[in-house]
Amino acid sequence: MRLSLVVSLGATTFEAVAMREGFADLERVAALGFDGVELAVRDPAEVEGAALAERCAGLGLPVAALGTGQAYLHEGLSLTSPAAGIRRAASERLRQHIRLASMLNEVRGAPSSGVQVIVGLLRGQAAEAAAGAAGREQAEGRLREALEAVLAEADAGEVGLAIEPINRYETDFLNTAAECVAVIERIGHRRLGLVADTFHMNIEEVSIEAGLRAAAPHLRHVHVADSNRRPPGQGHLDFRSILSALRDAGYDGYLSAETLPLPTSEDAARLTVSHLRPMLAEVEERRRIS
Ligand code: LER
Ligand code: MN
Repeated sequence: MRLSLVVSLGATTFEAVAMREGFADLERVAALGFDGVELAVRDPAEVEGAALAERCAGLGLPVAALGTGQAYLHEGLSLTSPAAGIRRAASERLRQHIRLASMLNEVRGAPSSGVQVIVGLLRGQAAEAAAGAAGREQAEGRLREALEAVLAEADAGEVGLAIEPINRYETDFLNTAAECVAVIERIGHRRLGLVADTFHMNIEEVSIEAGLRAAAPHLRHVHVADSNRRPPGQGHLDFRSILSALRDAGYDGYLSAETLPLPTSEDAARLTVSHLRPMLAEVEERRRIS
């Protein structure tokens, strides 16, 4: 498993991002000891993909994943909106994320299943369709339709699309790992997988470790933050146990820190590395000798 840090390429109101100066942060991320970076991108049309890939390659900093939630937060794009025009715009935006991910796939060290494009808040809210189970069913149908062209693009670009279970206070659609696994299995596309986020799982799962084990066959990427969304080690999650569960389940992708910039951006990054690096070494060593 390798460590990455979430960096926003532009200004954002989303709080759980340790660094938000984009291009200018990349050198800092590499210097702080991360193996890769995850980029939060509102609109890929505003990103010079070739220059970004060149910069990351020059720093030896592969791109693990692209976050897309800012397109929802700042522009209201939603893959499950009752308005067909908004769904189309969200789907088209996600295809642009896929195209950018495909360019960044060229940077050495990309995940084995390709740079992962995350479907987080961009999934929208099921209650916009209807209340309760009927709304969730309708939202799933719309999601499936909106993802069709996106998944074809992911196939062509050899990158992944990964759905993230998000806690109930942020969305009413796909809160648990089991709900996401069920949708992923019903859609059944080889480019479609799951992103686990320890912050959300701490709220929604009976057991974080059991949730990770159940999701393991589809697991493509992991967000790490502690119980209070501060850096790992600054809350009460047991990361030694979480990393062991991931290792035992055969996960060998990135652990991407999506944390509040507390106490400062740089401290959040340092605390993540100092807490997780020794644990990762320990977990790998235990695995090697067992
Ligand atoms: C995104 O990765 C996330 O975790 C959400 O809380 C917001 O999109
Ligand atoms: Mn997340």
